[in-house]
Amino acid sequence: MTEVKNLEEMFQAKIDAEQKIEPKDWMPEEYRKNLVRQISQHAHSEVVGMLPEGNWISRAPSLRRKAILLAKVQDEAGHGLYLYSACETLGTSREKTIEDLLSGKAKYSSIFNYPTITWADIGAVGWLVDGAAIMNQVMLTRTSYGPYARAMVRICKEESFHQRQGYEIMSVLAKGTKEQQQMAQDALDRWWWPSLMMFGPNDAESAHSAQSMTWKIKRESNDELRQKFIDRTVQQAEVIGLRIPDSDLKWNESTGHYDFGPIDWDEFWNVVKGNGPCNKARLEARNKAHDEGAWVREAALAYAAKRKERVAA
Ligand code: BYC
Repeated sequence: MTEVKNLEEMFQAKIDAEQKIEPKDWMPEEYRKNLVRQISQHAHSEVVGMLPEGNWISRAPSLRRKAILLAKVQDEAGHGLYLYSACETLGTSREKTIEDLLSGKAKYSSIFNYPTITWADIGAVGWLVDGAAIMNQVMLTRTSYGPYARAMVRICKEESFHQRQGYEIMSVLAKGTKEQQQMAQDALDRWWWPSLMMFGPNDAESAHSAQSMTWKIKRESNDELRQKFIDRTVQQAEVIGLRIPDSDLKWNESTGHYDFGPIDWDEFWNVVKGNGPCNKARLEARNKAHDEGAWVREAALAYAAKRKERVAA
């Protein structure tokens, strides 16, 4: 017992001294579990996040737009792979992690259960969803677990390109015809509140935050990051002449931040529990892709086994 206590004290001292925890280091079982939970949810979000945007690859309005969107969606697949690998360094099996997604047991970000109805939605996803993702992920480049922190450095670089491409789509539409302007405003109206929900429940309701902050897995709270995102995005909307759909939104001179209206947490939890507009379709699409990819997995395993035989001979 005393030995574990000493190990825990040494572990916390290392974190307090801003040293990274690496896969072979001793760590409390709860630290490992919490990381597996967060990193696997994050990986699943990247993978499911390809679906709403993939929906528009064949319908992008020009060859240039199509090439950019294709590259972005491929980046998300890469992020999923880095994160599944980071998760494996904690002793999990990739097969089991993916099985939990396919069976509906695992969580992924609520935002990907909303539909992308028009081309402007692709702009709104890049601008708002990737924008919210970077706001949260920049802090994760300094997370205490080495493999997660290193994966996040590259992911953040790519996410900032994604955010810029989304904002550029929105600014072109906002400068376009009346119909294009309306399309951009409509997309902002539909994606604004779900984007704020991406940061997770209010701090008082956040089950994991306190412990995750002590272990420096998280470095800023859900509410702090949400506020930073709002402050930054309101100004970006103003520049391109779009209106944030919140009648309570108001600059507060004394706090130096925007005040904003209430978030519909019932909607959030309903989506998290599987009842959002697209939860069912997303899981069906992932299961279909997994089934159709069975031959690729079989071929890769057969190739690896043959190679091993040849090396051994
Ligand atoms: N959706 O105690 P809390 C992307 C859950 S992908 C669903 O505050 P935590 C991109 C939470 O899991 C962006 N569930 O949790 C990809 C917990 O449930 P469990 C994804 C949510 O972990 C493609 C419960 O609520 N980013 O960038 O301290 C295209 C209580 O919450 C959500 C990441 O995953 C949600 N929005 O804080 C474009 C970043 N929020 O596990 C873009 C990594 C909360 O107890 N993750 N829940 O059953 C994190 O930073 C943290 O996990 C969160 C939540 C800030 C999200």
